[in-house]
Amino acid sequence: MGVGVLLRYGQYLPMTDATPRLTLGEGETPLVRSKFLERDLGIKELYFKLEGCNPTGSFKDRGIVVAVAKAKEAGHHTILCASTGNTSAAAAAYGAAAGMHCVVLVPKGNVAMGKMSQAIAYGARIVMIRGNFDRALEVARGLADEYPISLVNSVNQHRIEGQKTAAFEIVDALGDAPDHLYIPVGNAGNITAYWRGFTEYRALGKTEHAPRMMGWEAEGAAPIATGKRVDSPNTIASAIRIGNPASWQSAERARDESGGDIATVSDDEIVEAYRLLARREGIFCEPASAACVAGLMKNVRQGLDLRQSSVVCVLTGNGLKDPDIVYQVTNTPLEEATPDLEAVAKVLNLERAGSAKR
Ligand code: AN7
Repeated sequence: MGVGVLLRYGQYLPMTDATPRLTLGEGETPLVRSKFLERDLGIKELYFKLEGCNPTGSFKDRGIVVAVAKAKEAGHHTILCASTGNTSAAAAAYGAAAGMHCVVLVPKGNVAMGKMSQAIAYGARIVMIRGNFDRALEVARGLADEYPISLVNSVNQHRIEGQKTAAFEIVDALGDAPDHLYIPVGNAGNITAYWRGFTEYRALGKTEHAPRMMGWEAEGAAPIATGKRVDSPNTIASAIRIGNPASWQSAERARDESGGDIATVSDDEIVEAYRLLARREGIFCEPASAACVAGLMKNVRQGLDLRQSSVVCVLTGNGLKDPDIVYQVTNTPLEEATPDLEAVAKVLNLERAGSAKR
């Protein structure tokens, strides 16, 4: 347990004897059976892959650990990324663990507080870009071309290699691939990675089939679903506020080769799924992650019959990443009382059970 993806799946990764065996204990995340939605939506089997349980709270750790180990092996001293937040948190952590400098470019004002706190805590050099993620990524790519810095965005194929291990884990846990995989799509690296993982395992005979890849973009940031680059992407799910995804074509290939779909959900649908996951399943993920569950709910409402199907939803990031959103989307009053039993009982409208009998 907790050996990390380089040791656990090293035989399927681009490792050499010289690759440092870096780990913070990433991977082996829980695959949890649904308690509510499975029955409510009439699905044969529904599971959630809890990628928020990774060391920095998102799936990015799986890919970053490989990218950073390879950068270290190549003799680089500095890693660089552009990020909507989770990549920067992971890069900062693994950079620190590897004894490397880490530079992150983030869209100013559009990164969730938890993610910013992580980059600061792990000691990354942070540059706020006055522009969106897509612009920040263009700059990062340019810098990596001209300076001796290792780019660890998912344009780095080592990232995709590491992230495919999540597909391996799902097959290893279920004994077969699910029929459908629901996954949020931003820069489209993760859907690309899962498809690579499932098809590699299929080629090895570890699963007979591969799932339909069901990718979900937010309505205001839906370049792949609409077939058109979005110049000013916008959504409550800041992690996937991306208008020109780097892995656009490989995401389309994953969709087409698997007989899947890449479609959109609205911010209202994302928030509905986000609240429901927390309140009915006991799972607190970030809004971007909830987008794929919103997509599942939408598909079933529109008539998709999953009564004979197994489904896995990839919950990509931990809800604690974006605490501000909770206050934005719920208006739970925070009640107060003096510290005595009667006062608290009164606030709670408690009545003593059978007070006459006792
Ligand atoms: C929680 O951190 O792009 O389609 O810079 O943080 O592989 O981009 C994050 C993306 C889904 C989308 N869920 O994955 C970044 C970044 C969460 C995310 C996605 C992201 P990709």
